[in-house]
Amino acid sequence: MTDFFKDQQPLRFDPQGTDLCFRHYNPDEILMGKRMEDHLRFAVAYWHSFAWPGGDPFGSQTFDRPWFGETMDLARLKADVAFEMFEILNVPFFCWHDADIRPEGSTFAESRRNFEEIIDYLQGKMESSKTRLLWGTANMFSHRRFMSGAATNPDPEIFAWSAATVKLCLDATQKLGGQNYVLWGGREGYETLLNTDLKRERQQAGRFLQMVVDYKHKIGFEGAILVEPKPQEPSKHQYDYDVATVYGFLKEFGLENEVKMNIEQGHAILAGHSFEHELALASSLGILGSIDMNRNDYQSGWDTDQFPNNVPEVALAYYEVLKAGGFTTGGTNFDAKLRRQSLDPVDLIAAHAGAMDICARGLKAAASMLDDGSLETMREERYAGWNSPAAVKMLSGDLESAAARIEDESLDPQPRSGRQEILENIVNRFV
Ligand code: XUL
Ligand code: CO
Repeated sequence: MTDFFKDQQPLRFDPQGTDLCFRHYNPDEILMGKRMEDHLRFAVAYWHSFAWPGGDPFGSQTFDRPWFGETMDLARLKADVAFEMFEILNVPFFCWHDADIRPEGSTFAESRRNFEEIIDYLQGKMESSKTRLLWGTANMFSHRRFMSGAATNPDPEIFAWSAATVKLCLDATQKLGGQNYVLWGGREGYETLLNTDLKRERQQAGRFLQMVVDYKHKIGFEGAILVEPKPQEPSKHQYDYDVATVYGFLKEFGLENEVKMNIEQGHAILAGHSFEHELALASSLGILGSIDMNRNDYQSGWDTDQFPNNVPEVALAYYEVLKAGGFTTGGTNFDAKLRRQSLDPVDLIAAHAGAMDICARGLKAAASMLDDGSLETMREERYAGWNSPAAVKMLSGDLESAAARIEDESLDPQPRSGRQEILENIVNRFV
């Protein structure tokens, strides 16, 4: 045991509790025939919780963690503390980038050895823990070698470096029984078209993803490969802009049945969408994989990665997840940072506990909305005309036969209310 969280005991579920506890997240509560824990599948993000020093563009480190530093002993201490927090939160999953868990070596081989040693250490820790790996990923955006991209870099040697990095991370994800592997194109974009061959860079990205998918099949990795869209930041323009853009990209490279999405609420907002829009679109395309449940501050235009704190928003997101049939390999990852003034160990626990409670409330509201059924009934009523034989026939016919219906059948369609306020009032009964 480390003494980082002092004598903090695992959090209890206590709906009336006033201390640090879960008031809504009850893992064993059954909703729609499934345990709450199995619906939500929470994951802690290693990077923000244990590797991020609290910097912002105007100031550097604010957190003073005993494991900060680039040695293997400190990397093991970080893992010890992480698993202590997983136990306090009773959280079923965690996620990492290679750079979060191991010190960077002076060569690729040294970084690889550090990484493999820590993966073995994590594997040992997982033997006495319930916490599984939701996904692994590679950090191909922080080190200066990736400043002009990873797979999309103008330098083919960086493409090779990226291949070596993803191969290593995918092998390790498989070794730890990870359920997904995520690719977020951190610097796969551009700053200025004046120095960028956009066509070539997109081809490189497509070929790289094909290689990753081929390798997944070669090693028999059973998890899902997920791409995480984001429109800008750190690049001015990112190639994986949003779900629609990535779907077009997957179709172009013949990967639409191989790759799904990890959708982050904050990224959806940056792209000018709502989270539920991105979820509904991915679901309709059959590519909804997993979610990063963290949002931005609506007054600042950047990715502030805050823990969820708004039940109605979260409810509408889980409504889409439940309608899509729920998560299979995916889950709810908190890709979320503490605020940089939240220095104390207890802040880390409180942030996750609060987020888990908010999500539990959102999930319960979403399940009640589905159970009530009025929203879906009203949606079906709105499209009921399309069930008529004439409408079904029209869709399989041609433009001329559709056009002929107007005069042949003397059609005189009348506008009908979209009933938005009534629908919003229904939602308001549950959130
Ligand atoms: C960055 C982001 C990443 C990915 C994993 O905005 O969301 O943390 O989730 O690389
Ligand atoms: Co993310």
